[in-house]
Amino acid sequence: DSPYVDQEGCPNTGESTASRSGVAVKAGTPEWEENIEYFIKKKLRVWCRPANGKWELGTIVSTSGEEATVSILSGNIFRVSTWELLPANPDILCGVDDLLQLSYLNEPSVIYNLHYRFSRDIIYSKAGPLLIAVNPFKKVQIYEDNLVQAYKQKTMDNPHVYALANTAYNEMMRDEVSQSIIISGESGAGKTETARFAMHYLASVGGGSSAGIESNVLCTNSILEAFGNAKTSRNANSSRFGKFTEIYFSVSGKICGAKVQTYENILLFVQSRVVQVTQGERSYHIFYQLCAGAPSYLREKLNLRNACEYYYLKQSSCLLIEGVNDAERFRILLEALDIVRIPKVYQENAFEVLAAILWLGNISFHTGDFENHAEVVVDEAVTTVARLLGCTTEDLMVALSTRKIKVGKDHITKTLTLQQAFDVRDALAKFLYASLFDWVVEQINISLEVGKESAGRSINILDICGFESFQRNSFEQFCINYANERLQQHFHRHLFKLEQEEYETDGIYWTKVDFEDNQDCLNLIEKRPLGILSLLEEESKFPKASDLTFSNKVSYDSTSFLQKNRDLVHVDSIQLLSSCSCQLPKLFAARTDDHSLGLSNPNHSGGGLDFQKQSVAAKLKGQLFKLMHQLENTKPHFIRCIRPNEKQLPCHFEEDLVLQQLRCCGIIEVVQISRSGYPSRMTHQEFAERYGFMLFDSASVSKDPLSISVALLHHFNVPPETYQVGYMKIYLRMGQVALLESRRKQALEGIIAIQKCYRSRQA
Ligand code: AD9
Ligand code: MG
Repeated sequence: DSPYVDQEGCPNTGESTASRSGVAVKAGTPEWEENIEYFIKKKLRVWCRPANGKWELGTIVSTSGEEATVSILSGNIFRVSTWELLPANPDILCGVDDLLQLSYLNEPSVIYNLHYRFSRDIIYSKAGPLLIAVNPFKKVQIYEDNLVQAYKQKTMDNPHVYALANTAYNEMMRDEVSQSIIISGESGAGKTETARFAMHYLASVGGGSSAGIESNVLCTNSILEAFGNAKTSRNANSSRFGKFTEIYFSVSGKICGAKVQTYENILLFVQSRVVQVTQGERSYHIFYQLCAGAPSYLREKLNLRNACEYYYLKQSSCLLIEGVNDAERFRILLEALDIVRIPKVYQENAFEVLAAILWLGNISFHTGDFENHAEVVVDEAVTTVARLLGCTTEDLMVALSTRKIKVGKDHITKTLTLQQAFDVRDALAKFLYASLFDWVVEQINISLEVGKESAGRSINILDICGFESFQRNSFEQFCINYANERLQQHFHRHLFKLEQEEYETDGIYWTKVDFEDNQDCLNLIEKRPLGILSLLEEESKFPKASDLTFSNKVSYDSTSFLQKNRDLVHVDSIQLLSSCSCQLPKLFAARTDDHSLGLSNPNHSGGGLDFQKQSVAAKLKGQLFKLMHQLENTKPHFIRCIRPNEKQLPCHFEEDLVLQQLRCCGIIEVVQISRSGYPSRMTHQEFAERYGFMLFDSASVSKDPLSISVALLHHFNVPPETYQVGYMKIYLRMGQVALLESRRKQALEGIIAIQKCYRSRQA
């Protein structure tokens, strides 16, 4: 038989453990060519890629030179280059829980394994430390309450978001360190659903506090989704904001408060979704819910119509979502607002702002006596907006059709063109909505305020828009993708860099695995003075700059980059809001006080004073640095969500689409590192403190922690290939900690039994 057979009966390359994982058995390598003979002899299965480009399972019939004849499962025979052959795993490894267990780790084997599980409704798999979740696009019976209990009691421990949440919870309790669950993936991959299940699990295990805070935490999801989610072409419930939820726990492990941070409400702002909706998509859910579900007294108060009567909503010819009852959702929203204890008056204030935004979109302009000077058409729309905001119709009309500019020491009033007037109207609508969203988040945080009993420990859940790549990628995609590059680096840092660096500095043997770092890409965006962000800042401040001058410096589809980055709303609009008698508009205007007023681009809008906040990209960068800092102080747990098909259909697994997503986050490299690495590690001090008592050896008291660690390993006959002893730490292979922990539990039970026996004798 082959000289290359390892203990599993699978040929290997005879290389070091680090590369014996199967990745090393690459097509075209001398090792693989030798092994081909073995595969023929043993009739072992291989992957072959005939001309159609799809990997097929088969067995090699014969080889001649660089060509092989392969019989695939369907019975067809192909001649392929030996370069198009890869080893396949034995039947016994079909559908394994963890890709780590595969003897041959190559792309077709990984895809086959995930597909095999997916077609049996097993949507979760592990790739070493990473949890993979493939969106089933249908209800699967794996989230029932009895399963929460099963994962809690560890009677079930197959890959599941519950199992991951349970690990995070246990590690927080055991190590007294905050944890983070970082969920990433493309739009529609299932991040928000996964985050919801994780929260549901944590609320179950950490619930039961007297304040019932856990149900408030769950309620925040439906509120934020109403205001921040919308139907897009990729997802009927697409989150248009990123969310970082910190759930705080007491010393006894009960939830005692929470805090929500949202990202890209900046994006809400630049994203014109409130005022401009693409065909087939919708604006934010809340507008349709309000129109469909408001009770009659509220309809009357807000002069509310059906969604189809509002310009902002009807322009995309898409008002309904299949299978979603907006009126029912509104009822659920009202319940959630009550549970979170947002006072009724505040709720109605918020609905007034929403109705004002809808009616703003119906305000129209005509050209007056002077050519191209906009005048507001006096109709129901403008009077309703004025009433809802609490200002006079005249003031509103002036703010929408003119603007004050400073000439020397004097202010003069200039009339706007039609286009400028529409821009001012839309900017006001977007400002109101973005401010309202911020306000809702604040209200939620007030209600979830972390209680006194907090131990300062939290489990944080991050759900943030994944990478986006469309035919045309604009500023929104730039912001989203930039955020993802940062997260991807955190992932890299955590899994690859830190791992390898730590092994090296602690002096243990380790074969280096190369991986693609994205630092170059981040430098391109962030580095001063020529990174995209710096250029964008510079151009956005420069009055004569245009998208073209920016684009001449950076290759990107830069249409509207500058305007979107400036994020402007007219000073005249802000002044109008500050004079309003209604609570919220006044409040929103007051918040702009601490921002500076900048001089706007004269080519943009009316030409004159604009209220200019920190630019969008600068704000995003600041937020991302803060987020990274928060994440770095916690133990991360990563979930990668995968979208199995473009059409959001159940039971459809498009292998190429999945592969592209797996490649994007380097899944195979993750498994390769984990398999050859030592996922568990403790300092000698920690190790000795936790397990040292089991030596029952008084001599150990005087020993240093390193010696105790080594003595422990010998005492328990831990196989030498499953650990390494570094200068500072002890490194253990997968599964070893579980074995030590069970020994420890046994030992503790033994001690308790002895103590009981001793006490009863004394008594
Ligand atoms: V976006 O970046 O916010 O556009 P997400 O958040 O990744 O996106 P989401 O969680 O909203 O995707 O999932 C999309 C849809 O897939 C959901 O509305 C569900 O219909 C479906 N889904 C996702 N995960 C599950 C699941 N575990 N079980 C059943 C699921 N259906
Ligand atoms: Mg989402």
